[in-house]
Amino acid sequence: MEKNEIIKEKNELVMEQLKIKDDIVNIVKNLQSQLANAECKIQINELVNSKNNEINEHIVQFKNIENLIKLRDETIKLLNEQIRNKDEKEIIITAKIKDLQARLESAEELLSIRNKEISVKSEELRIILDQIEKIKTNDEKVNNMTANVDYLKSQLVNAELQIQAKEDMLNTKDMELKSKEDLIRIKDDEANVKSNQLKVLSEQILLKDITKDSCPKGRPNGIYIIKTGRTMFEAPCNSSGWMTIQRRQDGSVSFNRYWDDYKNGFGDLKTEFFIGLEKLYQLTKKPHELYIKLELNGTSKYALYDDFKIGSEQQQYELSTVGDYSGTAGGALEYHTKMKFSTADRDNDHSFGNCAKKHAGGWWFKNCLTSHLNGKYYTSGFAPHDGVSWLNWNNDLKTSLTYVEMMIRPFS
Ligand SMILES: [Ca+2]
Repeated sequence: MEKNEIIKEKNELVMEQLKIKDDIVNIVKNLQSQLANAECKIQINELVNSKNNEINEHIVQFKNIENLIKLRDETIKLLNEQIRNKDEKEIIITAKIKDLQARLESAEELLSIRNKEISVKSEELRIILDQIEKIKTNDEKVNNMTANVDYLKSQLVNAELQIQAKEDMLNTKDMELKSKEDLIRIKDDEANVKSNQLKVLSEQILLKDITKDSCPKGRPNGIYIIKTGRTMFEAPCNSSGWMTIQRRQDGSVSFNRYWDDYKNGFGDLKTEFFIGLEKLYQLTKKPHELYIKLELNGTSKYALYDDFKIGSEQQQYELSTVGDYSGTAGGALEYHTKMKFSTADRDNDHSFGNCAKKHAGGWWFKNCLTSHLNGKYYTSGFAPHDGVSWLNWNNDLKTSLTYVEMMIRPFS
């Protein structure tokens, strides 16, 4: 603004100057014409002088104005310079601002990136904090468990101490027991020695009782050793010298057996047994009588035969003879005289079938029987067809005796 005013002023001054110049030229022209035309040259000179003075004054004024203009120009110049300087500075500042803005933008971008990173890190941190929280919870649990474990450990220590005490007691008891056991062993040994001595003595007594091949008479009932030929065996004897060779009483022993069992004997001498056909053959080489005791539900009967003899194995242990019968049960054995012995695996009977198989035991079967004391045992006393039979008891074969004892004794 200041600059324009100055320029305007300057132009006005120039215009004024030009006008003044024109005026001066016109004045000179007028004066020259006046001088030529005038009559009085002096007057014109004087006028010219005066006018010259005026011109000189004007020139001085002009010069002053020019100086003023010059000063103004310089001022303008200075101002222009200043303005230019200002512009340059502005440009520099603008550039700087731009630069700063660019830096600001990149900084903002960086900040945004950093913010994102911070957000991510915050999330991670949150997870880690959660984990730390969990770990803390776990730590608490672990602490609780550790406390429990400590408590249990202390209990364990107590229990171990108790066990130790019990073990000590047990050891003491063991020692006592051991010494007692040692004592018992010593006593046992002594008892064994005594018992052996007793055995030897009783064997000596028994051997004295052996009357070669039969039961001793006048001795207590019991098991005695019998010697026949080269064989020795045990058999139940009673005080009257009867030797039991077969007994049925409770069905505890099965009599449904093969040839070899009947040949060698089987069962338990104290309960049910059969002495064996070979022994009977050996024993009855000498004359023997046979006593059969029979019972059914408390009723007791007997059959006595005075000449009982069994053949050899070559003769299939035949019932060679029974002799004369006497007794209360009726004679049911005579029918079997001269019959060979039969078992399920050796059919020596006169039947088309196998009597031993059909009647469940070995006997001197014919076709098939009137007696069969080795039949199947029936506690009820009643059998379909295979019981312990004695035809004459009820005149049938369905009656099954509940007690049978066959005994022999040398005939005298
Ligand atoms: Ca047959």
